[in-house]
Amino acid sequence: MRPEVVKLSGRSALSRLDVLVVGVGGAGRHMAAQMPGTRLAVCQEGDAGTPGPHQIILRRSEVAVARTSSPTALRSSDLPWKRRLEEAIGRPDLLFLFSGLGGETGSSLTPLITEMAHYHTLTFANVCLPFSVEGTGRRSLAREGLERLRGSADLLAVYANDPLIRLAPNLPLARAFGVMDQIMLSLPSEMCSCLTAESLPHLKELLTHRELRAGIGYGTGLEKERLAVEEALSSPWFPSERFTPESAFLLITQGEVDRPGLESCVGHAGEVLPVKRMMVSSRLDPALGRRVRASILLAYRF
Ligand SMILES: Nc1nc2c(ncn2[C@@H]2O[C@H](COP(=O)(O)OP(=O)(O)OP(=O)(O)O)[C@@H](O)[C@H]2O)c(=O)[nH]1
Ligand SMILES: [Mg+2]
Repeated sequence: MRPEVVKLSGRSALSRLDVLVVGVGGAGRHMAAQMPGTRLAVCQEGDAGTPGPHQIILRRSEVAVARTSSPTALRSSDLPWKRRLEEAIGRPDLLFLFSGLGGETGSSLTPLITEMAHYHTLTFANVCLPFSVEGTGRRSLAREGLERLRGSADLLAVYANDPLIRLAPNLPLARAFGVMDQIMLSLPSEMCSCLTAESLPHLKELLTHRELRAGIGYGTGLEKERLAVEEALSSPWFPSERFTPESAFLLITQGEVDRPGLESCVGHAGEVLPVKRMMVSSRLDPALGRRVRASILLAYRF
């Protein structure tokens, strides 16, 4: 059966969203710095470049408190660093968080920020999981952080680092992190340029409280729409076919206005995606020329 398609309307001046991008920990700070819009970095001292107005720098002991206290205890405690954090975050409509789980800061503060903000803001956490070679300590911190995020982030996209080794076996670690940054930033930065206030309730309804996995594909030539969707669906971040996604978000980027091409992309995704509902948005990026890009988020309950 074909999915019900929810088309998101285009961007209008009336419906501008108040978006804040927060990078947590060393990796998160690095990722967020490459996003468009208003940004904030939350880091431990020593990890944070030059202090500035858009940084919250925490002491080691403060990060330890964030890691070891229960969400209830933290919510009711009046700690000066927590107040600074709350003030800096404010009440945006949409909060993108970026973090590499496995370190102390990202694994503890990313869940804490979603726990604090989700009462008044739609929180969208984008996290990567450490390479297996980074060791069991990092893996266990990452697991702890992910578990807390599952309970507190409205939207949660998870990218394991290990599949990168299969895609590019000889990549040095520093380059691999750079590639991961680009993969993780792609969908959120596209979303920033096409989401409207009207689209938030749909995002909430279709994608919250599930785990999101992403795929991105390009197509060119006569069957570019089909090729783009198929490349996106071959992403190593989707789980095996044993798991069935519940809903999907398809973002189509074209180099030039092409309505039939758009319809064909949506039609093909509808044929191959085993979901009940699919949210669709589109945008133009002249840099693509005659190519088309399909970015797909699939929502799972594991
Ligand atoms: N995508 C990406 N991941 C990174 C990068 N640097 C590190 N990582 C990954 O992110 C995990 C967390 O590292 P950091 O961000 O340095 O940790 P942190 O949150 O700053 O935590 P502490 O330094 O322990 O306070 C690592 O285990 C790596 O898997 C990066 O530049 N990009
Ligand atoms: Mg660090």
